[in-house]
Amino acid sequence: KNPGGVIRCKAAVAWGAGEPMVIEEVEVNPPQPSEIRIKVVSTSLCRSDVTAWLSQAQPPLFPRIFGHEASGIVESVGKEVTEFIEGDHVLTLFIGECMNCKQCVSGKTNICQKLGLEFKGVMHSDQKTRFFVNGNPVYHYCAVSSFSEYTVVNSGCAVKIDKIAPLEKVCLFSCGTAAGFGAAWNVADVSKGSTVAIFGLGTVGLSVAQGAKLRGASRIIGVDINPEKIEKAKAFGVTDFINPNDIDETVQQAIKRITDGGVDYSFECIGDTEMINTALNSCCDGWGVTVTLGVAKTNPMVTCHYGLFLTGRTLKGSLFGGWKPKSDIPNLIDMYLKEEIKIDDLITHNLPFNDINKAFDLMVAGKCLRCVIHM
Ligand code: COD
Ligand code: ZN
Repeated sequence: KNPGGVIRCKAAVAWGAGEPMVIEEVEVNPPQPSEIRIKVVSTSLCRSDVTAWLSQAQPPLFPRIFGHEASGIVESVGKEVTEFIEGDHVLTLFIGECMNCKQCVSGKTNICQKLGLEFKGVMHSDQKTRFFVNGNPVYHYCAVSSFSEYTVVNSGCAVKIDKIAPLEKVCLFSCGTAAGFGAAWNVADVSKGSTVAIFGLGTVGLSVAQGAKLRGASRIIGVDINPEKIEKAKAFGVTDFINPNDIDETVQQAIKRITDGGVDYSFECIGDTEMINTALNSCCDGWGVTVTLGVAKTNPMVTCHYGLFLTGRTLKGSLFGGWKPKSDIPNLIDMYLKEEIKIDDLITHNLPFNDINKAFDLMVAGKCLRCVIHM
């Protein structure tokens, strides 16, 4: 530990697209005035880390430190930061909340103008990195980069949480679980007795199911090509399972048939933009709502027939389940501590930091929900 100075520590550095991470000694700069430096405690692997790691997007942002679903302890704070002190327990946020911009004060959205998704691999404040390996900069991911023993984030990109909350578990609220739960809870605002279809039963899809179930949905149809997903899905509230490879009709036909014309709400949790079309077609005329949560794995363009909208459907986008992270995440943690929401069953693997590549392998192979990496 070295408050105010450079910290040398271990980080998992990805040197190229799809190349295994290498645990390197990195230098972590001190936090700038509006930033905090965090000792990462636990960090889970999310599909979007894998998507970005495999991406052939140009220009390539390597070497890079991935990871954005994390819990940790504040190690030091920049001189303008009043919200945090050393020792605070925090979750990192891949979309921050500055609390001052037009969008933050609107009360209508969780998408901050200043601290939105960071795509360029640098920090929001000065477009530079805080990590160096052998004197050369290492790119960030989503301005979080939690696959490092220490990381620096904007103070708007972390939220203080109750010290009672188990850091080795609640890191899941930092992205996938909150994103899925909120998509059902806030974005769709699922109503009692309604019908729901969820495309993709990973951590995000199962968290949608949990949210929909708590809202009293009467039927929750889960769609996944991996038959191993059924068991867990039932435990999270999925009532009907459709494997597209096992049916003689299209998925939308099957869903329309069993729900008398389509579901009230459908959710795209695969990251496949073509599936948005299927999800819209699986909704009912008149009021059907499709919510997108996925980060597109390949083609980001959405194509669908305008007639779907003419007959009253709505397509809604969402990021982080519509939660305003600073105000809403502590409440979610509270619900977890009161056992109103469950996340423990989403953790299928716990791995030491040195085994981080195993987490990537498991997710690519579809063999895990969340792998939590313990630093
Ligand atoms: N048909 C049916 N199911 C499929 C298909 C298909 N063609 N392809 C894949 N699936 C299934 C897989 O078998 C798997 O069970 C599921 O879809 C996807 O789950 P995971 O475990 O790979 O991924 P998740 O749940 O961690 O996340 C998936 C998202 C695509 C939603 C991902 O983009 C995401 O994490 N988004 C939400 C969080 C967020 O907002 N991130 C933004 C910045 S990080
Ligand atoms: Zn994520």
